[in-house]
Order: sequence, then structure tokens, then C-alpha cells
Amino acid sequence: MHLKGRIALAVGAIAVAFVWNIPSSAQLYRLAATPKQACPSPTDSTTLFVEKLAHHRIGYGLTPSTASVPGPTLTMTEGDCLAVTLVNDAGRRVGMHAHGVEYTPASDGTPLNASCVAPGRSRTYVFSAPGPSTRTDGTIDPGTAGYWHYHDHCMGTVHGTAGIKAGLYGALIVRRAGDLTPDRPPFVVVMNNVSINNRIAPHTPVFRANEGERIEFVVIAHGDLFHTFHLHAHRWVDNRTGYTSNPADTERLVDTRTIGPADSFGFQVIAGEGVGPGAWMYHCHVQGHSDAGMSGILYVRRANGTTTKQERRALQRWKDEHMAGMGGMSHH
Ligand SMILES: [Cu+2]
Repeated sequence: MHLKGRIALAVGAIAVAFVWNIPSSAQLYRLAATPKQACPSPTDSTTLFVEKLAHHRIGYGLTPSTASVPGPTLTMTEGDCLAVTLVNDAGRRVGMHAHGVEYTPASDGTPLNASCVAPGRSRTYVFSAPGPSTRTDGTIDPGTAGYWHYHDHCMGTVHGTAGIKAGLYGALIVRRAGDLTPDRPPFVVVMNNVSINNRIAPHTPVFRANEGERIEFVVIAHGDLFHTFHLHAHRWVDNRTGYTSNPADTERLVDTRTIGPADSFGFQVIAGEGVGPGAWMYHCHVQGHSDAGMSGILYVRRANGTTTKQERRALQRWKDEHMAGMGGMSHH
């Protein structure tokens, strides 16, 4: 073989070797997954009871008598590993499926992976929330911090459609070390078909805070509809945390955000900042949805916790008007 031919062959071999060495996306995934051990031992554990509630609702609760819609907000910090034991008192097959965190098939909470809970039985799910890391190939694993949620994936259909409709859902927050924490428990708004937390105004949540407090909203959507969450008189940064630590940043400020089924986001604001105390509405901005009762109140008191006639009257007007919109019927 001529020298030229040999060089061409060698170059060809190098090219083939090079192409073969580019990791496929499946290989990248394996690189990412290999060094991380999925939850060697839980750092925290909790028990959730699944209970039937009034008005055909079903909820998760930290005790059998405190089940609620939405269920308890679960909070983790990156590096944590949470074991959740689900106790099924609902008389029907239910489960718990978490978004955003890592788990093995046994904690998938689906019929597909045989991880539902039969009536009268219990099961422990394990969720891990690793932080960011550099993969062996130099790319970045972004970690798990975010405003996530959990829900049933077992009741009614293999997608848990009946469970979600009945109220089997809740917020799951994963914080990153150094994240700011709110002064009050998070306000959780679940836009589930044309309801907020399976309720319609004026039976939707009135979230109370004092002027100047750092408050946190977690907004989740479920069901079949898209929504536009809007909060009056406040705005936030459309990023992972909802706030910024860099005044020169170019991140978008918003006071409304579109959200579709199983999507979730969260943010922190200072209650009444720049605007003072007031009954500040939050609602879906799809007009037909807000008119149908997808509306609630952020009730900001003075910094000392007292209220003024102005916001008390506004709250009453909101209740009266939505009650009239419902034909005066009491509906939960
Ligand atoms: Cu809506």
C-alpha cells in the first residue's frame, strides 16, 4: 500500500475512533448516575395518611385526622434523602408520585412499577435530592432544587386521574444551601381544573401575612386546563427562586405566569412591599376561570399584625361578590 493510502486509512481509523468515543445521551446518563448512590440512608422520614374527606375529597395528612387538600408541604434541602411512609385509609388503591427528586422504580408510585398501596396497607417511598455536581465527562448535573409537587398516580386510572381530581396532591420544595427561607409556611395554590385547592371562591384560601414579611407562594396546576396565575400589587423574578441577589440581572420580572397540568413554580416576595397593607387578590387570569371562582386573597396586615377597615371591607366585598356569583350557595 502506498504511503498516501496508509495515511488515509489511519486518519479514517482515528475519525471512526473519535466518533465512537462521543458519548451517546444514554452514556451521559450513565455517567451522571453512576457516582451518585441513590439514598444510602434516609436523613429524614415522615408518615402520610391518606384519608377520605367531606365532599368526595381525599387528602394526605401527617395524622389521620389532619388530612387536607392540598396535602402537607414537604421540604427538603439538596443533600437530603426523605423516606415517606404512606398509610392507605382511603379504601381504594392510592400512591404517591413525586416530581423533581430522584428515586428508584420502587418509589415511582405507579401501577407500572408496582409501587401503589392497596387499601389498608402501607408502603415507604424514598426520595433523594442531590445537589449540583460535575459529571465525570465535565458536564454539569444541575441538582434538584426547585418548587415541585407530589400526587397520586394510582387511583381511578394508571395515571391517578381520579386521585388528583379528589385532592391527592401537595407541594414539595427542594431548597439549595443558602436559599432564603420565608417567615411563614409557604402558601400553596393548586389550580385543579376550575378550582383552587378543590375549592371555589369565597371558600378558597385567604393567606394572611404582615407587611414586610418574606412570604412564599408555591403554584401547581392539575387537571385538564391551562391557567394564568396572577398576584395583585406584587411581582417576582421568573427564575428558580422568584428573587434575585443581583440588581444588575436581566431576568424577567413577572406578576402573572402561565401554568399547565403538572407544572409548578414558586417565588418569594415581601408582603405589601411598596404598596402597604391590603386585601390583595390572587387569581387565575383566564376570565372564565376567575369568574367561576378561581380567586383568593393575600391579606396583608400592618407590620404589627393589626388590620385596617379598608382591607376588612375589601375582604368582605370579595366574599359577598363571589357568594353572589355562586347564587349564594355554600359550596366547598
Ligand atoms: Cu385558570
